[in-house]
Amino acid sequence: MKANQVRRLNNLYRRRTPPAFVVSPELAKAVSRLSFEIRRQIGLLIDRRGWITHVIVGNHQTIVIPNLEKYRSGGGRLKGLRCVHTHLQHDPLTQDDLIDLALLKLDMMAAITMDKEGRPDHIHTAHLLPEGRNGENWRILPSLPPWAPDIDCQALIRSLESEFARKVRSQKVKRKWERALLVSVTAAPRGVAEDSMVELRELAESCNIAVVDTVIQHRQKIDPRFLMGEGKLSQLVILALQKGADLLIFDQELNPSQVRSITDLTDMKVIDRTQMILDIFAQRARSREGKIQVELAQLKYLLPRLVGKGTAMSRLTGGIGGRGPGETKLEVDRRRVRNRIGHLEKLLREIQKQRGQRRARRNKRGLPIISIIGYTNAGKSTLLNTLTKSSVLAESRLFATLDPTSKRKKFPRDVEVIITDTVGFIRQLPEELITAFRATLEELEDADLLLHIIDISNPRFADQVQSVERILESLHLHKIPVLRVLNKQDRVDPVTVKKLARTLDAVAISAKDERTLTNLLDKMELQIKRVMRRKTSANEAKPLLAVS
Ligand SMILES: Nc1nc2c(ncn2[C@@H]2O[C@H](COP(=O)(O)OP(=O)(O)OP(=O)(O)O)[C@@H](O)[C@H]2O)c(=O)[nH]1
Ligand SMILES: [Mg+2]
Repeated sequence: MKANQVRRLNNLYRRRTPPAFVVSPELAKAVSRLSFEIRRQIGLLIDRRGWITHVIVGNHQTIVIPNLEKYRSGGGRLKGLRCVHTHLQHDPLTQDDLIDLALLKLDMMAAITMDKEGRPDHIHTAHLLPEGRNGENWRILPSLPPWAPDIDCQALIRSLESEFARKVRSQKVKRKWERALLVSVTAAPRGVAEDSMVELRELAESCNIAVVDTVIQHRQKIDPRFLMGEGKLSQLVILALQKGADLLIFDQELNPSQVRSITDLTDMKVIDRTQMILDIFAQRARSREGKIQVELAQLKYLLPRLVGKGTAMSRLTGGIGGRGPGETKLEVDRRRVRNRIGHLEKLLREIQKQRGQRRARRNKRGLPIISIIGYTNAGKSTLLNTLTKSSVLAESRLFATLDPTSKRKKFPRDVEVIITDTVGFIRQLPEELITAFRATLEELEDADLLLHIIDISNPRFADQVQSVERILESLHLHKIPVLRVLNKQDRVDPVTVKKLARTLDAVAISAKDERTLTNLLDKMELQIKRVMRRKTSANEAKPLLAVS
């Protein structure tokens, strides 16, 4: 580019567009002439007051809009910038222009087409719509000659924005709750994907996140960068804008570079299922050990994601998905994260040693141990409370229990046992959590009997049973005798309960109601006696003194 052209480019910044115009006629003329001379597209970003914030020189076919992160948006607000650019071919707005309009949440997107001498002849303008019409989320205005605007640009943008805000306000969510769009990109059958989304919604709500919409996209081939195509992603961004969501939650585990590319493209906070589960754990951890385990899991998850630009990171660690146990903020510096991981692992080893001693003492005392396990929210803590007349926290939230609790229980016929309640399981329990909670889960190895609690009022209970059994196997616990317990029978019709109890070889109860537990107590006692008899005879078979 020649020096005088560069000077003319810089001079564009001095020209202000009056409120009524998308771009002032003089500016349109100057930019078209320059663009025509250098045979490249030129783009201008113009703020609400009519000043140019960026001049972008592209190539023959496109311009690349720079990162606009520092410009406000969110909560149903537009960027406060419009893009006006030249088209050297005589075509109006392209699909890419419209995708940019959406992804960047621009006030407007406009293209100037020109005649054979490089004079502007038309301005083609589009803006986003607060509500989709016939599947279209944007409106393309009739093209106009540059000197004759018949839209009042400023007024149009203002009314658009207040309409967006009104739409967002009309959907009530709890105060201070973040709003999120749930997204699933999957090749799985519709029913499976939907069930999984129901659970994702429960997880989100357990994190105080309001789900404003859910989107399931079926794809045989998952795009390695964005999971879906850019066009589809731009629609997601518009939907988020219409619903006032700043957060995208994916049902699929995203690898670090996917998080980064989706964040960069959408300018939204992006988290996946794993991160949300980690976040719930972080909020729930109470004991020192629990807190250490959760922080360790979070940091291990975070570490490979700590590369590249700081911005994606601040999104990763700010607010949801980045809460540390007890609301401490997670560190974002790689070296410090590594040091911290080392430190936490050391602490955990110490605690585990003490725990080991406690376990040994308990085993020596020889009381049989019954551990209550099962999918999260199945009613494990409720059962412990009813069985032992205690009051550990039981509530309708996922992962209410994180720290194991043990209580003693005496059966009517003088058998005394220890009953423990544990953290609930979930489908695809994040690897980082299994590792971090290994010590807690290892305690299950001491159990003489596992009570597998199944919430039969949950339509997904069959899958949940499978998930639990899979996890037991991965923890090498499948050799311990299991008693299946069908819980919440009060919510299911009695005929179905009976049938299920027969087919699953299980006892049905209502953990809330002590009167329904007689059958279960009998079975537990029977099983425990059997186990203890086997144990004693195994001990007796061992020689007391080994003589070599
Ligand atoms: N209707 C009905 N609700 C029950 C029954 N048992 C438990 N619940 C409810 O189910 C919800 C979860 O119970 P919890 O005992 O906290 O479940 P949990 O398995 O310990 O859950 P986590 O610790 O989160 O894994 C609570 O709202 C209980 O009141 C039952 O027999 N009938
Ligand atoms: Mg519990």
